[in-house]
Amino acid sequence: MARVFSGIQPTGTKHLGNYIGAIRHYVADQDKGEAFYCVVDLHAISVPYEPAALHENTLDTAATLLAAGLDPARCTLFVQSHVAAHAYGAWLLGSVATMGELNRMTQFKEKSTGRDSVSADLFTYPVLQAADILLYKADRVPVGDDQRQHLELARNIAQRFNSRFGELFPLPEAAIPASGDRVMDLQEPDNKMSTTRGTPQGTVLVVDPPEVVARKIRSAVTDSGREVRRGEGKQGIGNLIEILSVATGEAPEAIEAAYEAKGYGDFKGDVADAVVELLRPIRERYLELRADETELSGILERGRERASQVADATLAEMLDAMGFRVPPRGG
Ligand code: AQP
Repeated sequence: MARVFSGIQPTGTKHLGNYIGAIRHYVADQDKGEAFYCVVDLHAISVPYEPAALHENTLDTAATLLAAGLDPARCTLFVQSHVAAHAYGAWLLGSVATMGELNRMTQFKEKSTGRDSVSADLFTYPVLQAADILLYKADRVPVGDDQRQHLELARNIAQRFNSRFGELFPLPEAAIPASGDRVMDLQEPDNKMSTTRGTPQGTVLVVDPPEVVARKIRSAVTDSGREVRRGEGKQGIGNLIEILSVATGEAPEAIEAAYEAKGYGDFKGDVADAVVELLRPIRERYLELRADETELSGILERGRERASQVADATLAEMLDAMGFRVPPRGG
């Protein structure tokens, strides 16, 4: 059976870009094979973070995924730090990853620029990401466009491991959506919507109250023209067209035609209404899940058990292939 894997950082409640670019595809991909979704809290410590908030943020992210439609009966949802094989596997794969390829990662360059101190974890982040994916022998990895380069690296690492130590890993394919792969910041439409680098007003959170969602969309930066269409110099309007297209299922061309005789005001009002309705049920379910931790903790515990079974078995195969002879537990 095909395996699906994806990871998401515990930056608390996620934004509309995460939802459109990744989370809604996690939901659809639950039925494309055995699916594993991981809240990657070990990745979160690669940049400065607040230890007191890490656990709550992890639960917020897990609750957001469930509220968006992940069904624990159809997928495994778990927390990365609960499965020790991820960190162990990353160390092993670090022996076949090279400094040269890690040096070429654009996300490392973007995230390290302007910082006084950059952690070694930020540099080796893609190796841990490769371990996340390969421990589940995943074939399909639903991600946004910003993860394309990291996925290519994971494939190269898998290929090199296979040729040096014997065929173990299938080569994972990035499943990047045809539309909505890069949702832009509403205030700075040349930059992607982002938790760490976006503007607060330009970033719609999945669980923002409806009035906040509507206000952020209505105040989105556009251009001085009047035409609702995509194109050169129209990044702001183009971004809103893509968002409306995902929210309503209408093709961008049909949206452009429908608004030919209308101005930006009407258009933004309709985008705001559509996004409010898209996110309303997710927010409601999220608030329920966060009101009582019992259900959420149970789901993550069952997720840890299933993920550990698979990851521990792959880790044992990796160790064996690499020449280690680790005595069995209690032996
Ligand atoms: N703006 C975006 N448009 C489409 N997809 C996006 N993704 C992220 N931003 C956009 C996709 O969401 C998934 C989870 O991302 P993540 O939580 O691991 O963190 P990230 O990619 O680093 O996203 P953030 O929240 O925007 O964080 P920073 O500020 O660190 O960049 C991934 O599949 C990603 O492609």
